[in-house]
Amino acid sequence: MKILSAKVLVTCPGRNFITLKIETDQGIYGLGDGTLNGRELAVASYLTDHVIPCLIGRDPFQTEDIWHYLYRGAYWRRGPVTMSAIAAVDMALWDIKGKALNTPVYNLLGGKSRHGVMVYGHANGKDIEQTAEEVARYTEMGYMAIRAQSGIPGLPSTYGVSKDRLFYEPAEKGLPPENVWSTEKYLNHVPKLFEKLRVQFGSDLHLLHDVHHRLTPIEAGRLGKSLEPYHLFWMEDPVPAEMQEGLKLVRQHTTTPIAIGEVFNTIWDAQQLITNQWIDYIRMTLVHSGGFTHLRKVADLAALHHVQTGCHGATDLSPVSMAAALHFDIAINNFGIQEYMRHTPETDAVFPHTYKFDKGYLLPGEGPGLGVDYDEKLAAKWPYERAYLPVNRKLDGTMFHW
Ligand code: KDG
Ligand code: MG
Repeated sequence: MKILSAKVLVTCPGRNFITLKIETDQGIYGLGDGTLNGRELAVASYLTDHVIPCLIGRDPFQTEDIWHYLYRGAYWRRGPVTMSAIAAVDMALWDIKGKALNTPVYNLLGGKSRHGVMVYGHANGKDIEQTAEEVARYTEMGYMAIRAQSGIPGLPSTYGVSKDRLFYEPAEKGLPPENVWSTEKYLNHVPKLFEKLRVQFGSDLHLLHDVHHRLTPIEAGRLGKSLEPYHLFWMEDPVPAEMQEGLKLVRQHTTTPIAIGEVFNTIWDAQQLITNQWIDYIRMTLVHSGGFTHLRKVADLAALHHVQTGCHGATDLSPVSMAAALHFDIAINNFGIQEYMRHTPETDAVFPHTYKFDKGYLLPGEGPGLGVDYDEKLAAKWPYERAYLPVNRKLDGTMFHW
């Protein structure tokens, strides 16, 4: 089998998605996600101008060699644009392999290790009361794990608090909106949220919280300690991720489990975190970390060091990514949990898929490949629209982490 052609598909059914479609000489095609929120067209150009010409004529079954050709073979390595482009190719090739062999991709990764993939949903509200109502709604839908975020008194907007009830979309059309931040107000507020949730929902529900890289290690230690009575499933991204040693200090101060890595791109971003056991869950995901071929190596390193996976699964990862994540999650032994933010009906219509939510689990479907398709005609109705994630400033105007 040979790769005959490949093209990048750009669509915006409510938000922008970049999809790579690779076609073979045997009429089988594969799909890969290359969406990078707020920098979508950089990946599209990287693929069209620099990667696709190098793929033509290659054997799509040679996923390992093609991966290294694109990573090791190129002088400039790593980074979110490069690794999202490589991921798109890798995902599409595994989709082709599955279709050619008439089997779901999970069977090529070791087969099913569990009957379903436990997912967590996002409950968020303008205040504690509203967040609690949302948590209740998610429990009624069958979720066993829920991430809770709430607006902070005295701040006009907060990360993770959406305008819509089911579809949280942090990117906004036009130029980047600006948020305002106060670490002190945040640290004082969050424990009150989880105190209320534990009183109302008891001990069995898995509760998660995303700090979004906004604290220093010692502040994160304080937050983790103050949340210990409410035994969170995890505290996510407590500090900015560039400096891995920062997590050592957080670890020394709290037993609240730590998850990090949705912005990581290669195993090198997580190497010290994993080998020193400074974290409990690695959040790296297929689309921003080089696809199956690379994430498998990350998961295997993690397995040696008591670290489980908790793949990123926000709405800016397309249904192709979500399907790919489910095949990965159901196959590996050290799976922890999968994030699941529902896509809008418009997005689901562009990407018809076989995965399904059932009583707190997602099931990838039994069809060949990844089990996702792409409606090119429908997608063409929604051309690219410039959109950005917000930026964030402290109360005094200082530029801060988003
Ligand atoms: O593109 C950024 C989003 O994916 C991010 O804000 C979502 O933090 C996030 C999460 O945990 O899903
Ligand atoms: Mg996050």
